[in-house]
Amino acid sequence: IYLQGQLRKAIKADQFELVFQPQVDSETHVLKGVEALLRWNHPERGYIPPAHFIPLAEDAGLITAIGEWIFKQVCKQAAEWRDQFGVDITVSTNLSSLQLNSPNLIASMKESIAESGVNPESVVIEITESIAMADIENNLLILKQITDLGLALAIDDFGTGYSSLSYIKHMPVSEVKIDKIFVDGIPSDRGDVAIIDAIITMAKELDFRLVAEGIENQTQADYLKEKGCDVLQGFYFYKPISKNAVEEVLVTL
Ligand code: G
Ligand code: G
Ligand code: MN
Ligand code: NA
Repeated sequence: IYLQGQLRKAIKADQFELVFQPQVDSETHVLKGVEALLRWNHPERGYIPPAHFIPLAEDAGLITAIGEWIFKQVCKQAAEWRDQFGVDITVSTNLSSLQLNSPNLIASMKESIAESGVNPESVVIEITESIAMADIENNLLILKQITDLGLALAIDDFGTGYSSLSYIKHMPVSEVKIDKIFVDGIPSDRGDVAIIDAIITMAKELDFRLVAEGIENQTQADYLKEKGCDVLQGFYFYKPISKNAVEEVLVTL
C-alpha cells in the first residue's frame, strides 16, 4: 500500500529508468539489438525489481501510465541511436497482459511513434507465451493492430507455456525467444536440450527470428550458434547496462 502511493508519484519524480540488455549475433557476437528493462529507483529503498513493483502498478491502475512512459522512451531512444550512430539496431520492450488490454494502447503507441520519428520496425514488442495464448481471439485483434503500426512482435519465455509454434504461426509474430530455463540445461540436461533442438528446428522451418536468452557460458553460446539460433542474450555477453554503456558499444560498430 505504502509503495503504491510512492509508485503514483514515481513517473513525475523521475524515478523510473530504463536499462538495456544487449543481444548479439550468434556467429559474430556483434550487437544487434537491446532489450529495454524497467528499473525503479526508490528514494529510500533503492532499486526495486520490476517483478515486485509491476504487479503493484497493475493493482493500483498505474500500469497504463507507466507503460506509456516506457514506450515513449523506447521510441525516442531507438530514433536517437539511429540518428547519432547511424546504426539499425532493434529495441525490444515487454508488455504485460493488462497493458496489452489497455483501451488506449494503440492510440498512444501511434502517437509515440509519430512524435519520435522512430522506424517502428526496429521496435520489438515482447509478450510472453502465456499472455499470447490467454484470450486468443481478442489478443489476435490487438496483436494485428500492433503490427499494423509497423512494430515487430516477439513471443517471450517461449517453451514455458503449452502452445506450439505452428499455432503461433497464425499470429503476426516475427520473433521467438527461447526461455532461460531451457538454456540452463545446455549441455547436460537431455530433456532441455531436446526441447531446444525441437524449437530451433521448427522455428527455422516457420521463418521465425530466433533469440535465446539467459546464456551464461561459452558452451551454451557455441551450442546455440551451431544449431542455428540467430541472436543470443545473456550475462555471458552483457548484463542489462545503462544508455551510456550501450553507446560505448555503438561507437565501435
Ligand atoms: O529486468 P529483470 O530481470 O529484473 O526483469 C524481471 C521481469 O520484469 C521480466 O519478466 C521482465 O520481462 C519484466 N519487465 C522488465 N521491464 C519491464 C517493462 O518495462 N514492462 C513490463 N511489463 N515488464 C518488464
Ligand atoms: O521475462 P524476461 O525475459 O523479459 O526477463 C528478462 C530478464 O532476464 C532480465 O531482467 C534479465 O536481467 C534477465 N536475464 C537475462 N539474461 C540473463 C542471464 O544470463 N542470467 C540471469 N540470471 N538472468 C538473465
Ligand atoms: Mn523479455
Ligand atoms: Na523471457
